[in-house]
Amino acid sequence: MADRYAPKPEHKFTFGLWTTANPGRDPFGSETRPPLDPIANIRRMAEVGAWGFNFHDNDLVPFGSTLAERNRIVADAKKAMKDTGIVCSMATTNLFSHPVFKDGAFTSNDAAVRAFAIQKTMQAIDLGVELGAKIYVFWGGREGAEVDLAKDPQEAIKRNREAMNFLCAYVKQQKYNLVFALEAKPNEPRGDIYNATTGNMLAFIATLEYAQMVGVNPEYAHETMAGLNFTHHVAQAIECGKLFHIDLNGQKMGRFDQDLRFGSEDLKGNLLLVRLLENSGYKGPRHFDAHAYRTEDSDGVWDFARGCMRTYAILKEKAQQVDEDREILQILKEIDRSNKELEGLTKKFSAANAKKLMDTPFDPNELASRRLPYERLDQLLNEVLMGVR
Ligand code: GLT
Ligand code: MN
Ligand code: MN
Repeated sequence: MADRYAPKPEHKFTFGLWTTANPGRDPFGSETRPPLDPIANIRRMAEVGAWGFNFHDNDLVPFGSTLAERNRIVADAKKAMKDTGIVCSMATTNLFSHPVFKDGAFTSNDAAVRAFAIQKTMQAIDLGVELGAKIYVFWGGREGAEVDLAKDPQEAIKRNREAMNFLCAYVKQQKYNLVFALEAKPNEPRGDIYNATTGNMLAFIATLEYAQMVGVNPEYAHETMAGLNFTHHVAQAIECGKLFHIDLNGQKMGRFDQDLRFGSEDLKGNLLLVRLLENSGYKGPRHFDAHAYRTEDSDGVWDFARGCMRTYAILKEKAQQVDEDREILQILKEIDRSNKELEGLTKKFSAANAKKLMDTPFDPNELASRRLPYERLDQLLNEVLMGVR
């Protein structure tokens, strides 16, 4: 029997090369898995059913490679893509591993480090575009501080803006078909990271010279670390046309960045997230920015990858079930108290509307007494999730 939760190209499931190659290192212990060659990684991703892969420049081409080495690796990657049909959907720059970036890249106090970071990014953009990436992510993991006296936080935002404006102009000059997606994180590896949440990023984007080509890449773990509601942030990004990419994973609140298998925490939150993505018409990749438990071996990594995709496909089915459940629909209808006349008054200001509204009598006690059966509604949602409806 065909597996109805098998990944399909139209799901647009992707993984970063760094996710499945994660060797299980953490701040307290060394690798538990051997290195995974990037080309073998791409081929294996295709085999388990991913539609696309993403990469940092140095996930594919090691830092300091010669041009000849770079070109050989790119040729191998292109061959793997051609053989398997997997696409490169997103590219990004590693601006955090090398010690040169220990105090930031675009926001460093050192002009030479800032210029080097922009140069490295231009080269990585060229590389990404060569492999077909249409989205370019910026995650400024080192763009932060422990000592706020050492780096003026307002100056840091300005430097970040300058870098974005410069790189947008570069993409335009090169006539690349590429958009930018900015990824927020509250902390880790820095004590505090600038533009700490997706909301901060949206406000920052509005100040950019080419704001229309810049959106966000929200990550479940990062908003959750900050104690925020991820789905609300994604909804706001969608609402202003800025959801260009998304990083899906699992995370408990108040912890270090766990990057767990998608759906391994908060199934209900993730059901509502998948429902939002699917119903909103979001067309971008569903990227799993996560990694296998440190306790897994190399084979277990692919159980992790399959698990992410399978959970998404199952939650997509559950979301449809929610939207077709008669009792749920009935409650949603009951609590939808639209009122054409009042909405006509408040939709747009006019002197006449304001006057009419001023003269409209309301009975707050009657309004307060209208029923909101949320207990039943949430229980029904739980029962869909638990598989008893
Ligand atoms: C790093 C980080 C992620 C980012 C990646 C892109 S790298 O693993 O934890 O959240 O999305 O730079
Ligand atoms: Mn991420
Ligand atoms: Mn993360």
